[in-house]
Amino acid sequence: MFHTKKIAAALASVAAFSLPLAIQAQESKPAKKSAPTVAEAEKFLKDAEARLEKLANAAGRAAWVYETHITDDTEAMAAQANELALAAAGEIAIQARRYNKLALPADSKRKLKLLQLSMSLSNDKDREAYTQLSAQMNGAYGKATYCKTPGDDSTCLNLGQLENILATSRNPAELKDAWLGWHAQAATYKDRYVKYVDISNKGSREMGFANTGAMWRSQYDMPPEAFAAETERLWQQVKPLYDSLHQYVRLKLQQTYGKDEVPSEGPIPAHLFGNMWSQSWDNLYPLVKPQGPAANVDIADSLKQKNIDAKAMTKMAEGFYTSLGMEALPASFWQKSQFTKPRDREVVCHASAWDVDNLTDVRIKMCIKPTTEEFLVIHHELGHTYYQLAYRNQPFLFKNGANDGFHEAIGDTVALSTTPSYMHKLGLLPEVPAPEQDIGVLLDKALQKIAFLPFSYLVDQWRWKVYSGETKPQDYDKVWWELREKYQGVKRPAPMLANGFDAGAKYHVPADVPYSRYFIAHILQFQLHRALCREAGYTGPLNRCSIYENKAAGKKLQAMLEMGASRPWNEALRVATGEDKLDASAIIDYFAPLKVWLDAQNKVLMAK
Ligand code: X8Z
Ligand code: ZN
Repeated sequence: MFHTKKIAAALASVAAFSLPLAIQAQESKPAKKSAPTVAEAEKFLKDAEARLEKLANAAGRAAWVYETHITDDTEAMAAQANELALAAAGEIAIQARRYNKLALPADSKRKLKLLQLSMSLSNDKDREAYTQLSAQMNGAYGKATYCKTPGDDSTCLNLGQLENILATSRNPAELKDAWLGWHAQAATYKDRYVKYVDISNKGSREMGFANTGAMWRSQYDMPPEAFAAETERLWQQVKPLYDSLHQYVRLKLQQTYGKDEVPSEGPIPAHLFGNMWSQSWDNLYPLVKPQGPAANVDIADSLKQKNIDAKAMTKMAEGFYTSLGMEALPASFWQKSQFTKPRDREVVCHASAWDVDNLTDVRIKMCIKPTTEEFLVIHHELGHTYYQLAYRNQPFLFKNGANDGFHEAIGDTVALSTTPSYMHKLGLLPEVPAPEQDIGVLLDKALQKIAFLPFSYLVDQWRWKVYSGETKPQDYDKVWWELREKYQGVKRPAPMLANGFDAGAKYHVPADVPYSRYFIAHILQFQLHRALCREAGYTGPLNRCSIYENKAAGKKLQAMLEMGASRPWNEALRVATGEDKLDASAIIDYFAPLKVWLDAQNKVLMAK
């Protein structure tokens, strides 16, 4: 799978540019045995891959059963299977050090590095506690509800229902209640998270990393400090665009909710953005769309009218990929995936894509609703699936994205081609918006993509501080809100709870999925889109380009996908784009006309 099968993911994510100091120190100690040979190293790698693949597949199956049917038993079984995989991975990571100094073929050298980018928890009790806490937090998030009247089950709402309120209600009191209710429940697993962080750090330190955050930053074929600097560089490039959007949305929200709810300066209350985490604002489109006849970009009505159900929506998304020349999804995908929320049991609804046997047993797990947003998430998940299928012939350690941001970018890149004309062709939009309505279409995209940038940047700013110990448990919320105010310009709608855990109300925190990957992905997807459109011979404005049915673009993309994690990510980038570096100029170009429009609107609205 992609992100729950954490062991394999951590193992096979990407190579470090340089090995941590402790590993180098280890090498200089006198060796117990005589120096290893190249042949021994090759055999070690072969055995390690076979052993890890077997354990990863077993852990993946157990995790699938757990997340699609949460019970105490499936929780214990998932934790146990994960523990076995983690034990092997740790053992192998330590053993791998023995071969670090050998002159090996490039592939083997890379595999050796990848093996050492995971944690090693040699203490049995720690390992057991770690995998149990992990499973418990995942389940707790999946099962969580907010009950208006505590003890009365008929008043309980799950995350999906609360998200619907955030998306559709325009009643600030109702919005605030749903927002606060969801955030309050996260406090129930704060203690577990604190313990989990502690053990996780122990495991990372055993492998020579300063802490788990440092280990995460080491997965990008460059020194960890260079990665942090790279993300900051990209953020500075896109920040002016975010600022213009934030100001425009502030002024429009003031028109809806008044100046009492929406201040003229400083951060805006977080419950007003149409989304539980204010991470994507496209549900505000009806409130903020340009005046006059503005583009309609919402396909929800068509989906309902035409009875296009979850599976049919997924079929449509598959159709985009096959139009690029990619294979049809295997029959087992359709049999084994979870498309909708089962009525009779608890599940983890947060969307994910799984490669259960690391071959063709690929599945997605979603609780699909008939909305535009979810139609795009399906494309996102199938991006993971097509990546998994494309690299299935690579050796186990290379069955992964070029880096985790690449894995997150593929489906979104494809979804950038689901333009209004494409939606119209599929019968999902009654009409194609005229070119003079492009601003509306661009604004809708910016509400998804530009609004998301600071959020995706700050989640790991927070976690890096937590993992390094700079932020202590009693300051979790304080620092979380400092970051959210600083980067997103949003504030908590009410005073902080005494022992709250607001960061824990976001899936990726209790599930411990790194988040910088999404920031990278949001820059990268525009870069890939621009390159694939160029490959398709397209020369018009980027927002009107669709690579639908373009086999040349499909071939380029597929060539990159098939490489998996076998080479440093910049080489994969070069295959698809001819470019060497992450570059925010594509996202800036894409939205350039919108930036001009937003700044003009802001002037007019401010003068009112
Ligand atoms: O978690 C996801 C995917 C699964 S990898 C649905 N995303 C992030 C989120 O929901 O917060 C996609 C965009 C950001
Ligand atoms: Zn994803």
